[in-house]
Amino acid sequence: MNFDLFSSVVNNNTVTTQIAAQGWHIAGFALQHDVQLKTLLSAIIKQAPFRQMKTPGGQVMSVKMTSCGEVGWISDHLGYRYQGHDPITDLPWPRMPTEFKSLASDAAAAVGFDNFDPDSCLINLYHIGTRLSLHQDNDEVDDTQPIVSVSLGLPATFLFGGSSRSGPQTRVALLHGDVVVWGGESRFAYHGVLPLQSGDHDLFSKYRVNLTFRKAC
Ligand code: MD3
Ligand code: FE
Repeated sequence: MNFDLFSSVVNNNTVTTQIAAQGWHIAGFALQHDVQLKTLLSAIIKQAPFRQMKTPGGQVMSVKMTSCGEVGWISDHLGYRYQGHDPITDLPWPRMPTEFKSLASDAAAAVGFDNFDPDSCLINLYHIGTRLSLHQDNDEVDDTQPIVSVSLGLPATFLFGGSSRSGPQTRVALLHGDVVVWGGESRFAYHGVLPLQSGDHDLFSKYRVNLTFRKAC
């Protein structure tokens, strides 16, 4: 075990653990905002409902997704991309709430990424059994910007490896309120989520919601 890479620092009662060369896990960073985040989320999904997208290969993804911000991530038979309107409603995506933006930018700043200004938030909904297979996030234009992810609801096991699909993988438990920040080379690491285990969360019942903030354009 390399203790330089896996050290934890306690700051204002939050435990920050470095989990990759440029990846950090900030336990409970969003916890105090959970009720507000849920309220804002329910307004977003009224306007842009969760939907299952198809991969370019024609498979239906088990995760249900929607977006807010200037652009949203979509996948269909043409491929993966960000686009400025919701293909289901043909309307612009809901605005990104300022509370979402400041949470993401505060988390990024907490691990040294100043002035993170996301223009897109992908919202993933997991039900029991939902998984996200190993993938890389490389549809964003500005690769100097980090990706910030907020976990809500049921816990999940997050898997991440290196720059190859077949390399060794590390597992991290992502609990309600946890935030992870990925930048630099670690931004392109292969990662995924194991099938969601059953449970009953106080605020999110049998679901897990993950918000990922990106500077896409
Ligand atoms: C590491 N979401 O939306 S969050 C995704 O829990 C995605 O829904 C997962 O992977 C989820 O693309 C994982 C943590 C995360 C998000 C983006 C990353 C880790 C990342 C991008 C690069 C490296
Ligand atoms: Fe991803």
